[in-house]
Amino acid sequence: MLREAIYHVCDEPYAFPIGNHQLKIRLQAKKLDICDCYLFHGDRYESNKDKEEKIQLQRVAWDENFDYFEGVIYSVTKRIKYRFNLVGNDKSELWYGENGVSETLDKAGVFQFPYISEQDMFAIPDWASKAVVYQILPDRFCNGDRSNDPEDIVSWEEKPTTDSFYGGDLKGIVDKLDYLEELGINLIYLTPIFTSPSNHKYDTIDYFNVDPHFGDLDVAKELVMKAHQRGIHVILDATFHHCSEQFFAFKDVMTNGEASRYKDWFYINSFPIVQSPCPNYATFGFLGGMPKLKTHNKEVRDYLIHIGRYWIEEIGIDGWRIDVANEIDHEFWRLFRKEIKSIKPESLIIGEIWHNAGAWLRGEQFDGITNYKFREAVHSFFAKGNICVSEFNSLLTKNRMTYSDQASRTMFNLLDSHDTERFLTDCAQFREVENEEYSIQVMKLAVLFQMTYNGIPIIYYGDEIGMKGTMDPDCRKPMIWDSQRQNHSILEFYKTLIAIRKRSKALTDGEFRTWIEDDKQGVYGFIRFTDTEHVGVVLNNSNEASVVNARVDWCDGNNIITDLISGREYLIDKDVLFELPPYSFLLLV
Ligand code: ARE
Ligand code: CA
Repeated sequence: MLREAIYHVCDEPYAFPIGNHQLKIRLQAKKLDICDCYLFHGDRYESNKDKEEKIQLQRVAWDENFDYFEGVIYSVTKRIKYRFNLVGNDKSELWYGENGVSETLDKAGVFQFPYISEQDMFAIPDWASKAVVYQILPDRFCNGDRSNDPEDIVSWEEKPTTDSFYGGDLKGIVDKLDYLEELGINLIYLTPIFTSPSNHKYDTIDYFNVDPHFGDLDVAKELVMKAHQRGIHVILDATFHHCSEQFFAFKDVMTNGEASRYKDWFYINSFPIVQSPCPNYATFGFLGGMPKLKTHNKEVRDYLIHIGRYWIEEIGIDGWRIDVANEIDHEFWRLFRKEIKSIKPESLIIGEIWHNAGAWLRGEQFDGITNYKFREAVHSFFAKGNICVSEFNSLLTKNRMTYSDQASRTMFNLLDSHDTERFLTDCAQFREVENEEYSIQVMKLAVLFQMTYNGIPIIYYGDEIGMKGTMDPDCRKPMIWDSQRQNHSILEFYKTLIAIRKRSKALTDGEFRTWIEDDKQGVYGFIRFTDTEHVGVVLNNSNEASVVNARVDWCDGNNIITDLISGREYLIDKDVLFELPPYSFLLLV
């Protein structure tokens, strides 16, 4: 056994409670080095080793270097100590505890999880893992009220620039609720809607009002109420990291300089305020128009947390997507969460973070994040086709193993967003797809994957009808409503997969296991399962037909599995032969 590769700490994401008496344990070791991973555990105060219980951990995932083993300790007293007993493929046996890896149990010592406190448990809203999100840029979705249009709007068909306005608004979203309900989504995420001079509205002037071009508070209430009537939740974008230079407090500082009572609401290096060529205060990126707010100033903190409450209490929204979430202090988010969850325990808080975000996902800040790591993996594998199956599997494993189960279940898994190029565009650019039809099939594979993977699928408006677009601003073209210009094959595909996901607890809350990794043929398979339900997915991400021979050892009792899409049945007789045309898949139950 390679001792140096054996790793565990008694902390997230290697040890985390998943229930009041259940502690999930994860151990990392060199790939294919350990054949049996046992764990002995008992009450911290019990000195008799014979009273320890033994469980076997399962190999649940792997990447290019490591295997990951997991198991759950059930503890009546909730005061836990444990040690690992590892048996290598070379037949050697080792103990592993707080003191390290050793031949003897005493030298290894024990790990201690002193107490499972209910208060510290990472609780996500029940509905969250069942959510399918639809992201909307209000200016670009639907113009439901011509009377509120900005003066200088451009035609719906025109190509967007960084400052074009199209006249879309909240009434337009109300008008399209039938469409969204039919698509099957049950959570709408709106990019900022508060008063702001820009088309994207990430530079807020007034956090307590809807931008007049989008409507008013009444339309916002109407939208939330009508969405709720259809079982659709609504979350908004909170830009608390920075505001607009026209935000009242910053204007005051610009006018009154050092004498302003708001000077400590920002990070100002010197007075008077200088905006160009280089701002003398902290900003978003290097943009003088977006001054950074001092969120650890109690006044600012109270002000922003009040906004967090206001939209939930007054308008009825169901939570927040937080802009530039990782450039704001943790303490702010702890207080924010406490306050928000105290008024609406079932609300959802998603941080916009593009990278590993373990520090925000311990149950006291966010419920999930925008999972751009998922996007990277999916783009490389499907759209660009520049990584093989096992590399794809490794990226996914690393992403999951960074987090607790709760956080993984609440990731916003995106194919693209208003900050990236659209999936189909990437597909056409990078993959040597011979024809448009192949691009669409590849996109369907990616959608299938998104809808059957751990975490919350999020659809960027227009993807479902095959919209294309390069980087911002091109990815923000107005929604296409002309039925003739919509891709109905993609749309129907989304509807089918969303419906399948929503019906299946295995897909929303189940465990994930890699099942088939065939680099040569480009075939990937995995299963999602609960105690009572199993779903198997096999997909061929290559432009050639593939045949795989796979052992189906996951469908308890039954000897027939059925492909949900074609209805074709497979008799399980040891190994099963799956034939997959280019860019095709099977969804097996
Ligand atoms: C505008 C123009 C752009 C232009 C830019 C700079 O549209 O074409 O390049 O100005 O002059 C909002 C608007 C944007 C606008 C921007 C500034 O939506 O259209 O750009 O304001 O006015 C990082 C941050 C992440 C951030 C992205 C964009 O970590 O928080 O950059 N995303 C949020 C929103 C944006 C929003 C803002 C923040 C600002 O989702 O829409 O922009 O409120 C790597 C890094 C990431 C980085 C990512 C993307 O992976 O690791 O940290 O994200 O790339 O750059
Ligand atoms: Ca309008």
